[in-house]
Amino acid sequence: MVLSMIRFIGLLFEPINWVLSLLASVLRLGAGGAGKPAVEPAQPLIVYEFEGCPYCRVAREAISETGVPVLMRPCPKGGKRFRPRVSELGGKEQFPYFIDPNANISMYESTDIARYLYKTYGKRWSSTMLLLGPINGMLSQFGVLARLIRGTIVRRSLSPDQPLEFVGMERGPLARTVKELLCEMEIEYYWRSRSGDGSSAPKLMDPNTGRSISGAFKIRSYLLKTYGG
Ligand SMILES: N[C@@H](CCC(=O)N[C@@H](CS)C(=O)NCC(=O)O)C(=O)O
Repeated sequence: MVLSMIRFIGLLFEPINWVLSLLASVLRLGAGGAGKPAVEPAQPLIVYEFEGCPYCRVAREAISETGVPVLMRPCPKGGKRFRPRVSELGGKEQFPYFIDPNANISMYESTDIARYLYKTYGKRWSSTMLLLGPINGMLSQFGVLARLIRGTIVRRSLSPDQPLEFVGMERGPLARTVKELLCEMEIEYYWRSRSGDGSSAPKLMDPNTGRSISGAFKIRSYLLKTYGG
């Protein structure tokens, strides 16, 4: 009864959540669409990051626009699953932290990561947002403000044995609500902005249960039901 009430109240707030997520995409001037890489990496790239970080967003937009597959290791504040690994690997707890196992390269700076991705895997050498320099950083801060603190602070969860798979582009307002939850729950997932059939609609595949789910709201309910702590 209490759970149904909470779910019902959550549903009432859902339109506000979606409008604020749309606002975040508008404030980023629509950056972070879905792409197809010019070069397919042999092994997936790895990114340690969190959704509520404006610098991480710059890196995620490049991942989304180039369309490269990436293993996302969410590091929300207070997270214990992946966060501590970053200082072990790179020497400091700073996000985003990026690894390309194909080239034996790792780096911290968001704009360096974005430039590297366009140059190595993209069909173009940069994005308009990157060319805006400091204005890019400022707009990214606004994008984060629009989402309040979603995708920033850890919440209790169970850890799946195998990483999940998620399709959805960075600028997608609905896809963002899923990535924020995956982040808060510290759930590791392979992320691709566009699937093989060209669709960029939010879709989750869970190899642990064999489930494949479309639609942001359904995916979030599934994640909370299956891995909520
Ligand atoms: N110059 C760096 C700045 C990165 C940065 O300051 N990231 C913040 C998060 S938004 C951070 O790592 N803070 C430490 C923490 O979250 O523990 C970049 O552009 O990537």
